[in-house]
Amino acid sequence: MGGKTATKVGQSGLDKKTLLNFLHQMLLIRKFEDKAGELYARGKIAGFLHLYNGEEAVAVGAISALEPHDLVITHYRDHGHATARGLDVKRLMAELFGKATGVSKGHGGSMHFFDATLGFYGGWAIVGGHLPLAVGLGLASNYLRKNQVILCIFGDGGTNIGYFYESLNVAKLWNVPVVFLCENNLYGMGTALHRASAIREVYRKAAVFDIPAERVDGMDVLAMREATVKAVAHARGGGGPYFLEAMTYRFRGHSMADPILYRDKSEVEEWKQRDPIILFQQRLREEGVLTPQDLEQMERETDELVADAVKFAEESPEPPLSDLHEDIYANP
Ligand SMILES: Cc1ncc(C[n+]2csc(CCOP(=O)(O)OP(=O)(O)O)c2C)c(N)n1
Ligand SMILES: [Mg+2]
Repeated sequence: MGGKTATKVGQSGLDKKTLLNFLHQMLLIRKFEDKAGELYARGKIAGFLHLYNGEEAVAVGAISALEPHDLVITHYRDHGHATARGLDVKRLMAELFGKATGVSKGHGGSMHFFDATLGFYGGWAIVGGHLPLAVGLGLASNYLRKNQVILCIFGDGGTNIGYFYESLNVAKLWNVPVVFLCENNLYGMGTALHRASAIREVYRKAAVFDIPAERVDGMDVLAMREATVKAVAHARGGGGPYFLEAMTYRFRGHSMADPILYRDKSEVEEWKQRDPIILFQQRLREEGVLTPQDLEQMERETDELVADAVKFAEESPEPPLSDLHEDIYANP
């Protein structure tokens, strides 16, 4: 566990509306994921499905630190990141259903959410494979003087692959404005971090390239925001890449096909004591920002958003057969 924690809610400098919006987003992500899991079990959603339960504070806190013209690029566990970036949950659910109204026209599914109009550059399935792309986006930002910061999100498992080291090296060499954000949830599929990585403090890997790095409490949405605000300012100010390691935990399996035999139930229960949504609710209540009525209303609103998303997905058309050869590299 560990990582830097945030100041009190009242000292965060954020207004009530923003704070409540963080809670709203985290709740929406959690409910979306629970519903997606349920629909997968009922055979409505096919293919792979990697849920984000437990990690919501990372996406919401970090992405809140970006400007609209900045870019996000992420790995396959992408539902929370897309939602936090403002993609419409109706079109996200439709994508899970493989429908034509999905954010990737139903051609991508869970791992390939994408919306360039909102600066959301995917959803990538090859572990570590999008890190060089992030560096390329950063190079373009510098070259074209776009002043964009690229937030590149990946898992702890992704830091053990060659792309990771190549990308950090070139990012520093070319001084690109990329914030590397590692979601350290302690496992890559069924393999514990300490069985795959020579060091457990992932942020230290950035030191090899002289990239400033820190560890953050990924169960604390305000800590995530504070750390990312600092990292983004560094990158935007011409300081080059920055590295954040968010200490977090996934409450569910790696994917829906995971029987979860590699970790103790007690470990899961221990982390659930630090549920980012419950912790944040408590803090907001204690500091008088959230009333029980606010919470009730928020629960209702987010339930409705997810129910509407399912209805939209159910009622949307399949992609037409004529689309079969669209958006693929092969030339049939
Ligand atoms: C290059 C490559 N190797 C193996 C896989 C299979 N694979 C899919 S997810 C995963 C684990 C990645 O774990 P991590 O980066 O920690 O992300 P998390 O799932 O924990 O969010 C692996 C090995 C893959 N997709 N790509
Ligand atoms: Mg992991």
